[in-house]
Formats: sequence, C-alpha cells, structure tokens
Amino acid sequence: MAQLMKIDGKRLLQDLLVLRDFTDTPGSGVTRFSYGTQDKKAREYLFEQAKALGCRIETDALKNVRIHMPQNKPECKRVVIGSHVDTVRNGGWLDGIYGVTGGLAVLRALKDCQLNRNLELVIFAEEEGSNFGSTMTGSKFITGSYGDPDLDKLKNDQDISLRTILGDPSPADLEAVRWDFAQIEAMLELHIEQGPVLERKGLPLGIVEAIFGMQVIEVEIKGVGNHAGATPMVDRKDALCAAAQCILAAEDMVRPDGISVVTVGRIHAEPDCSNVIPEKARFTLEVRDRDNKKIQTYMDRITAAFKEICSQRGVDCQITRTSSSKPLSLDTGLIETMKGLAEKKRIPHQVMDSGAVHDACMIANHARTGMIFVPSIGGRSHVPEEDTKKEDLILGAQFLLDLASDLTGA
Ligand code: HGY
Ligand code: MN
Ligand code: MN
Ligand code: MN
Repeated sequence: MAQLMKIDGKRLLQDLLVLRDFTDTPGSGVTRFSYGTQDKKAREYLFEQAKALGCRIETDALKNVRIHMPQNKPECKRVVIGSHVDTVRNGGWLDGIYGVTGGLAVLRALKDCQLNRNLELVIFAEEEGSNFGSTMTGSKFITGSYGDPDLDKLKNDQDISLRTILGDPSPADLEAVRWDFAQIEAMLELHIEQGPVLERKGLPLGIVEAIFGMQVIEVEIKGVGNHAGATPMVDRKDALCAAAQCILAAEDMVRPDGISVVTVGRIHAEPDCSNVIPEKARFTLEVRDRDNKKIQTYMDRITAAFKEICSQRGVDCQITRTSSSKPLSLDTGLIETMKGLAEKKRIPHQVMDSGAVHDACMIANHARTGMIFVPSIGGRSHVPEEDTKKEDLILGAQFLLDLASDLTGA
C-alpha cells in the first residue's frame, strides 16, 4: 500500500513558488534571514498548510519548529524529516526550503491515504548562519553543542546578540530546545546537491554518505591609516594590501585538484574611503574537507602564513575562530536501505559526499540520519541562478515518501 502513495507534485511546486516570493531582494534571488519578516511570512504559510492537515505545531525558544502528524503518539519513536527555511543573501529558491516542502508533501500524501504514521516535520532555525556567521545554529542548540553562553557570543552585524533577538530565553526554555533522541527512529533530509556531480553523470538521485567538516576564522589586520596621495609607498602599512597577500597565499596552499576547499567570502576595509590608505581589513576564511586532520593542517598552515606576512609588513594580525563542525559519515545501514529502495524503484543513483554542511551533520551524532540529493542545474547554489528540474524535485520528494513509509513501517 505504502509504495502506491504518490506525492502531489503540483502542490509541491506551488508551495515552492509561493515561498520563493518571501524574500528581501525580489528580482535578485532569495534573501530570507532567520528571525526576519520574510522568515516569519514563510513560516506562517507553512503553518497554514500543516494546520490544514490537522498537524500540531511547536516552536521552541530558538525558533526551531516541530510539526507533528495529528496522530503522533508522543511516546512512540518517530521518523523526522527536516531542513531549513533561511537562506544566504541573494540565495536560491530551493536550498533548505525544498527539504521542508518535500516533507510537507509527504505529510499530505500520508493524510490523503489516511495512514497514521509517527512522522514529524522539522524546520531548523538559522542553518545558513547569515545572521551570526555560524552555520547550523538551531540544530547546535538542539544537540547541546551550543548553550546559554552562545546566546551572548553570537552577534549580528549590528552587534545585536542572539539572546536579544530571541527575547532572553530562560535556562528552562533552552533545556526544552534539546531533543530526546530516544524518540527519534531516524532523521531524513531532502536537499539539492548544490554541486555539479549528479548533473554531470546524468543521475536524478544522490545518497549522501559523508558530509564535509569546516572551520571558519575571522581575520582582523590593523595597519596605519593615512592619506592616499601624500604617503609614499615605502612608508605605508596598508592593511588591505596585507589582507590581499594573505588571501592569495591561502588559495595557493590548497591544491586545485584536491578535495579541500578554502573560501574568503566576506571582506571589509576601514575607513572604506577611496582616498584613505586602509587602517583595518577584516575578512572571513573557511576551510572544508571530509578529513578533519586535513582541515586542521590547512588551517594551521594558513594562520602561520598570515602571521608571517603581517609581521613582514609591520601590521598586526588577530585571528579568531568563529565556527566549526566536524566531518561526518552518515548511517551505513540507512545508506544500504536507501540504495536498496533506489534499486527496487530502478532510480539511477550514486552514493556521494556533501561539500555543503546541513543540520543532518548535527543530528547524525545522535540518531540514524540519511540525506537525499537531487541534481542542481549547472551545479550552482547560493546564487539566484540556483535551480533543479521539476521532475527531479518531484522524484526526490517521492523517494523521501517511500523511504519514510518504509522506516515508519507503513
Ligand atoms: O554553508 C553551507 O554549507 C550551508 O549551505 N549552510
Ligand atoms: Mn541548505
Ligand atoms: Mn545553504
Ligand atoms: Mn582631503
């Protein structure tokens, strides 16, 4: 019976088109930061859809959301389907939200077949880290890797802390954010691949076996500000030129044909005037790989090189680590189940890594976790051009439904 259940693909695509419009940058991608107006509108829309299915909705102090099938027996083990609704700035219309709407489509299909399943749909808050520079913030509080002190440490660009944004949650509120993993049968996340592999191989489905780890540092270089016209080159201590030399040195260190990746995504010079030699330069740098030792080795080499370059230039260099997550291999038993299901349904697929991090990384340390990928057109993501073929979006959600049905004993 369960295998005959079908995803309503039209509704899924309709949900995605409605949610795409909840953006602060209409016409240039989706910008929907956690705790902002667009985030609120997206949640209201999703809550409306879930309430129409009779679901019960709980929002915790971090604004993670748990959506329970009406007949969920609280004491029974549940399969959780989760992802995020927040985006990067000028991001795509599918990253995160596709996994949430795919999960909603599964709830709808079960409801249409009057099948009571212990299934829960979860929205993880602040997965992208767009507010505070720390990815997977909501799931880090769920799993206890973040706690009360982090509410003050995490501050946005306006220097407002997470604690202020959340209205100063009490220790009891934070305690209630923690999941009782004894109740979790498995966690599944449906996501776009965000890379080129599946499209290049012409495969509609990816089964994730390992998720890269990452370390992020913030580098602040302090030189001497001065007049751009009256200061001879030999007398300069230009913070931005020092930063530029550091950034290219980091890029040179990472092999172009290797797995490790290094990215400087944010940079800011002060006072940021065309006729003033920059006194300060601040930038972020992240290293990712599937091997934690490699990440550490690169990070050690890069930070040592930065110190060397800055001392030669006579400028000061302060480095702080802002966030990190360890590489993680997902549950081998669940991978085998997913491979078996794909074979049974004759879906061409491959087992693969994820260079992007996901809330699945945090949950997988506490419960069986599986990730399903669908191809990204042109292998692009975190940009307005992010897209996936409609038939692939529907196939991924159908696979999620069949997998969730198998796991919940449908
Ligand atoms: O950065 C990432 O990998 C994820 O999109 N937050
Ligand atoms: Mn994502
Ligand atoms: Mn993302
Ligand atoms: Mn002047």
